[in-house]
Amino acid sequence: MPSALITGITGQDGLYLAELLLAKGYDVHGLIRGQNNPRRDLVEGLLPDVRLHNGDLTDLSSLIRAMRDSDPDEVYNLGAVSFVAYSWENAPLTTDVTGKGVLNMLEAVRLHSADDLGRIRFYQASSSEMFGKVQEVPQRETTLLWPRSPYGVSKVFGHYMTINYRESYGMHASSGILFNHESPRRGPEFVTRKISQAVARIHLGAQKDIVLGNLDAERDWGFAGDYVEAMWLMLQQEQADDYVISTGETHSIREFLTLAFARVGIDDWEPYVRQDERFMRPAEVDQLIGDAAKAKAALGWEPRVSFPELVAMMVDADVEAQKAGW
Ligand code: NAP
Ligand code: G4F
Repeated sequence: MPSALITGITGQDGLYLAELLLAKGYDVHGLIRGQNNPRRDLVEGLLPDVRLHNGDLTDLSSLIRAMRDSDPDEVYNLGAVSFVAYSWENAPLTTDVTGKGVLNMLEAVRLHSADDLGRIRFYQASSSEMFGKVQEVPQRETTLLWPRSPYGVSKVFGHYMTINYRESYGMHASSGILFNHESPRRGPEFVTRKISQAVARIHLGAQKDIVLGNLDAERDWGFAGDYVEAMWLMLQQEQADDYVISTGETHSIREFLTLAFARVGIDDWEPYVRQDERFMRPAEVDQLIGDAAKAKAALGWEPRVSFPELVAMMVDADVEAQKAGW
């Protein structure tokens, strides 16, 4: 039975990836941080077969211990401070976790597999946020990186450190440059879920309106369930490499609002939406759109869920969740 260790198992992608690996017959281990982590119950309830190990990406000794106790064939490093807006408020913490945490994890893998450095396959969760002020449209693996946030800068560090460990030690270390991917499990701090939750509540009469920031930004949004398959496929290749994972379409926050409100029968959303400086960023990433041709050719990967299907899935799930909470 193959085995895998996932950092960030309590997050959106960690849950989908753990489900995918369990369905494939893996022995799945997850890293969980902090004493009495409130999301431990969620993981244990949803995925009782996953074995959890205490550890923190800022604490190398805990990662070495988790590697020793799980002894995995594959490591998926999904843990991060992942909210871009928060990364300006906590730039040093973001750098420690999202940046230096990658180096700690690579070191833990290297030390654990010193007898055969290609033995453990490593996945790094890189991000389209690294493209920032984009230097090419659409963005591909070779596009010059120009990050616009402490989060983006930290991801660039982790990305190049992953490449460096591959080139220096011959480690099987791959980096997935994933564009935005969403689901009903998306954290409510991110704009898509903030909108789907608010639309559900407005529809049910539990909320009057929603306050947002920049409505003109454009993102290449896919479904998280499709994207974790790409992570797994990367680690099944003989050679480690880096891949862009995206849908190749871009849509504005306004378009997301239009589809989300239409799903509950509201055609004019403007009366329900306010804008506030509070949600504007010191430096914005205006538009992201990826070219996943390399992943399609080498991995046979393509997204399955379309943008309208994704919006409908999220709004429907939040309407049901709100009703269940009554
Ligand atoms: P998420 O839902 O925010 O999950 C982040 C995970 O990181 C959580 O499990 C969190 O644990 C964990 N974490 C935070 N600080 C940690 C620390 N010090 N030590 C260990 N774990 C820690 O993020 P996601 O959307 O699933 O994304 C997964 C990864 O892909 C992240 O690295 C993200 O930056 C990257 N990414 C995401 C997207 C996207 O659109 N979703 C796109 C590109 C790249 P707690 O529950 O304990 O906080
Ligand atoms: O949903 P967001 O917070 O996602 P963002 O910043 O694109 O980052 C996400 O995707 C990255 C991949 O490119 C990941 F690496 C990262 O971990 C994360 O998962 O914001 C999307 C856009 C931004 O332009 C933001 O300014 O929505 C705009 N926006 C407008 N009003 C808002 C809001 N974003 C949030 N979170 N909240 C608002 O009220």
